[in-house]
Amino acid sequence: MAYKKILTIQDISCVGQCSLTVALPILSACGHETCILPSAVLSTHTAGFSGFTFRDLTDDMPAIQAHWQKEGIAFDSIYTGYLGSTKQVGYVKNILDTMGVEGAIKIVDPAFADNGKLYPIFDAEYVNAMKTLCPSADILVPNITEACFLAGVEYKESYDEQYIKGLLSALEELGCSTIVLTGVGYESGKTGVVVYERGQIRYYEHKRIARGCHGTGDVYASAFTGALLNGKDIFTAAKIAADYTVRCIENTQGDPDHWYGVKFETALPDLIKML
Ligand code: PXL
Repeated sequence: MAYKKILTIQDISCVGQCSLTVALPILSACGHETCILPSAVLSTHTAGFSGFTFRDLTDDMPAIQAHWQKEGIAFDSIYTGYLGSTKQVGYVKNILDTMGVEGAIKIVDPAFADNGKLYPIFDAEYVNAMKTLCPSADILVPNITEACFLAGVEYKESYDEQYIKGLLSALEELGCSTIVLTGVGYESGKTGVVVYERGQIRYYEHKRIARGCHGTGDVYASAFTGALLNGKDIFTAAKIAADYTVRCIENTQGDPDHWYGVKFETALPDLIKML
């Protein structure tokens, strides 16, 4: 297995199984050194808990980056997720552009919306800022809602292949030509992932488990990144991440107390086997 040094930039939700508390263990299980840059610290994630605390770490970022530069630290890959503010997106763009080794793989999960809606702290200004990250990414990993907000395409609950093709080419115009689009289902009971590479489209369909689970976007993007950096090609990594995410959801079914996340830990041995 390859041993890569990955930087992942996303929030710490202290409780809730998302962002860094998911990315760190998954990337570690995939065998990589995982460095973190927390974008914010929250008591819980923002989907379903009320009264969460939110400490924005935007202003700490330039000094952290400057220290790393002074130490000569660079990363084989940089993977970004949920960020803390519109201003922070500019800092993160600079990190993507300057902190990778030659040939570093940069993966951007926009992580700002789902089911047709923005997450609570985000607005149109944040979406516009996120568009500026696209040219700095080698691979974009949005869900359909995020893709629609970024590309300025109307969000639809049901759609056909033509709609998805149009969405992907509108998104490509923002400056990233490799897109892994998650949550694409053309018939009931099915969902899947579309991998778009410079106009070429491949689709991996798998079963859709009725219960929607929070945090699965982060589980997916982390497993995708881990598999890709282990030398899998983009389509294989996309498939592995999908199979792992389905397993995580299955392992969470039947436990109504666990509404806030998926038991991704229980499926880590399966992920390791798939690598
Ligand atoms: O899983 C995405 C995510 C990450 N971090 C925080 C969130 C969410 C989704 O709601 O609230 C804080």
